[in-house]
Amino acid sequence: MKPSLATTLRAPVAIGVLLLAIVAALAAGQLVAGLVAPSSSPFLQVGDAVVRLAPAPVVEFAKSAFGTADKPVLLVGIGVVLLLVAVGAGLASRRFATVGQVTVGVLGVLGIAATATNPTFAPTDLLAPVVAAGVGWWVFRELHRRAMEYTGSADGITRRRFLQATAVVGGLSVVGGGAGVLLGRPTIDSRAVVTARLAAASVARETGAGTDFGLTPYLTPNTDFYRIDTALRVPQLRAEDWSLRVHGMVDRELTLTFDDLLARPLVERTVTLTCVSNDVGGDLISTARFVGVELADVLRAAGPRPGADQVFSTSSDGWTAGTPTEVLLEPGRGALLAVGMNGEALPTEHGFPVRMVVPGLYGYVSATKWVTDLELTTFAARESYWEQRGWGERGPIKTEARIDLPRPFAAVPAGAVTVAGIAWSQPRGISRVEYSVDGGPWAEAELADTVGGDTWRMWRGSVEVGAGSHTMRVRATDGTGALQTERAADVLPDGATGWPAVIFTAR
Ligand SMILES: Nc1nc2c(c(=O)[nH]1)N[C@H]1C(S)=C(S)[C@@H](COP(=O)(O)O)O[C@H]1N2
Ligand SMILES: [Mo]
Repeated sequence: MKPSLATTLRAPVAIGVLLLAIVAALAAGQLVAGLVAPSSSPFLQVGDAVVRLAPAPVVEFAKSAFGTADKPVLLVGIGVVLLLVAVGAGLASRRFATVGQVTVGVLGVLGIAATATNPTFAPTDLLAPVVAAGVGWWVFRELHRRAMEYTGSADGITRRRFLQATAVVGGLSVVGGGAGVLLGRPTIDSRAVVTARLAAASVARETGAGTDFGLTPYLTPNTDFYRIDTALRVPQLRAEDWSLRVHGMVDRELTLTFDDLLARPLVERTVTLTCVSNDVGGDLISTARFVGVELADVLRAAGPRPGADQVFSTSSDGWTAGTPTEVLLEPGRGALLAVGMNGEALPTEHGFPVRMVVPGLYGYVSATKWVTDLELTTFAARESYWEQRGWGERGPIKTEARIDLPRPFAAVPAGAVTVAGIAWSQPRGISRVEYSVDGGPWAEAELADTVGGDTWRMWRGSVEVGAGSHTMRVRATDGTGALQTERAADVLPDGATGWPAVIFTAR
């Protein structure tokens, strides 16, 4: 039976039809991505595009407001936008399919465009968004037609046909989307193999040890290590498939496999990584014992040409960093191509199988995870990911201190109060930390041992306070004798400065 011209879908039906079309499209995309290339999932590709295009202040806000949860927040946000689109376009297609059809088509084109503009784009990545767009288009047309039929005639048969169609689409979406997610997961545990190989390998251990005062641990467990990256889906690489190309302004272009890397001398180095986005008092800083090969040796093997002042590194997911060549070649700097972290292979989120670790530089200019490409070039010729977004070209770490005790606005008993925290100034190290309460004289804190200047240093002390509110400030001096600057600076463009302060109450 033909629906009459006056047929108007009920609002929930119209919205539901559009929503199902979007869900079916995403599920189909996920399934094809799982079969062909897991990172080509249209949902993730759109998320990636949002991350790429987001203005710097928005990204900084997301990082400080949501921290490591910024990725789930973004994906939920995209879901909410799709829901709103479904409601709007659904309501607009209660009588005619046109608006809904156009909306589904535009979403499909957006998915394809997001994929095609990804820096890691490969032609096969187009399969998932194209199939998704086709499925969404077709499902919307079919469901909308059936909904019109049953609304217009209101007989049991057309109603059942419509409901059956929605059940089939919904069921297939759940099964297909779920299968796509499962298919996208790695099948062989390459990490376990690498962990075993590292355990069996001979590694030049670092001498010396670091200690702490039982508060912030000197070595951060891998599960607590801060994580910052632009990857919505953590790149799932296998050591067996990995290779690193060293090229550009070099005498001999090199390609190293993972076996080539492990055939080189392995060294262990304890390094504190620090994010340039770490606010004064922030927690985007952690320390690990990294195992890897000397990056300087690999660069020298390729033979950098004079004038190549930048080593431009690229990760498998297209993120880039630019590191000064002279820093990487500096004697004693100790930059690594790291493969191990705290006694195991690098965790997937921290760059498995290989990442860069450069003591003394903020992560955004040096710590490339999932690194697959090193190009010797110039700073004039190429701009890296965060540099393009307004951050400084070079990122030497600034001397900073943090107060971990007392906690902000803590209430403590009057009398002797323990104060403690961390200070860092890689690679110069920390020679002194001082604290002052309520503008009083500076007292020198006790310092814990460190492996060397490439890590943070724990400090503690004690202050005598009477009842009332108090403010404590802290300042560190680096290994060269330079006092940390008091001038407050924001994280943008090249790292926060200022003496940290904490307000607490004694009773
Ligand atoms: N591939 C890739 N590597 C990356 C990043 C990234 O976004 N992608 N972020 C960098 C930044 S800004 C920092 S601070 C460090 C953080 O390393 P972590 O997550 O292991 O702590 O990784 C760096 N390496
Ligand atoms: Mo960072």
